[in-house]
Amino acid sequence: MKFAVTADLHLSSKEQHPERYSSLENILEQLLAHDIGRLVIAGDLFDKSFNNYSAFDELVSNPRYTALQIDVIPGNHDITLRQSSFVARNVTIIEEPQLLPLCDEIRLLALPYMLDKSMGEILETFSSDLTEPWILIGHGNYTRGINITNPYESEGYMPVTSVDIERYKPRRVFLGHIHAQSDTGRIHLIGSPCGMDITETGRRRFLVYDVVTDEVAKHTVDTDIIFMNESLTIYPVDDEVTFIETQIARTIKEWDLSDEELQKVRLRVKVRGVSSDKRLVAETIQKGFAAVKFYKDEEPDLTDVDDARSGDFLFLIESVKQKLEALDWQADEVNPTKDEIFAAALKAIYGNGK
Ligand SMILES: [Mn+2]
Repeated sequence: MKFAVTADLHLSSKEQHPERYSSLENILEQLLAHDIGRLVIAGDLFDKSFNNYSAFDELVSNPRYTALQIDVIPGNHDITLRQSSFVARNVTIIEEPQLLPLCDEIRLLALPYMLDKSMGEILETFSSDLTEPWILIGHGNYTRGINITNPYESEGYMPVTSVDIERYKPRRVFLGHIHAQSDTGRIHLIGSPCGMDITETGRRRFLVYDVVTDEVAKHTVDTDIIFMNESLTIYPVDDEVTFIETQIARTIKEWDLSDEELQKVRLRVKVRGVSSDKRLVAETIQKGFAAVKFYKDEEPDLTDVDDARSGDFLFLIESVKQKLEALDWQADEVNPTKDEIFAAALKAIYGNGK
């Protein structure tokens, strides 16, 4: 027995964000193709700015999908969702924390988002029922171990902690809320199935869980748009054009996208460092990424590129670069990335090269 899980679609009006509806439709189509009968949506199906659910209702009422069971767990954006708001018969709104049977004694604890509550508090109230194996699906942060923040949400509540996990021992945990996707041990941050904005980059996914084998499979969502947000570094090497072209080629290779997917890319490029010819760098980037569209037709951002004054500091730069590469360094919200450190070093070196 398998079910699919997604989260954070943030549906708003279809006119404003048709790509979000397309993502959902693509998931439903993939469920039909894989003969999977159930989809659990782990919160924030709708954006908080939006309270007309007709387009969703209409989509899931399509005769193609009426055999699919859709369980919606409200998140912090759609905390007020009620069963009575939907006409579609295949939609169930999980208004309260609930243990749902899956198969062979395995149960699913679905936790809608609750203001000023932690998941641990709710788990406590269910503790006598949480006999293994059981699966947790909720909407909130996982704290300790995974440290990813969601820039789309300035505030993140209803955490589940590694201590809760140790205590109640769910077999798997699927969480909505953090739009980034991550799988660490039994903790799965599902991720949004469609990039909300330029910060949510790359291919998106939904998950399929096999209740019998305990396997979690990742399925790529065929989205209308694939956001990419890249940064390049420049400094006055002999041939800045080739230097940038090499970085562009590597970047596109790392995307590992098909030609069809490349058409969907909306790209933002930020350049850091020091250049002896900014205009040439900008043109090289435009040419190098000619196969894709820039996000909102933005130009590459070279505002952080300083002008190279006289002085040959390449030996110094190479030495900084090697030292940085050898450094065991973890970037996070507080600590900059190695690229950012390197850019700061370039500024320091060239800023003094009068
Ligand atoms: Mn949320």
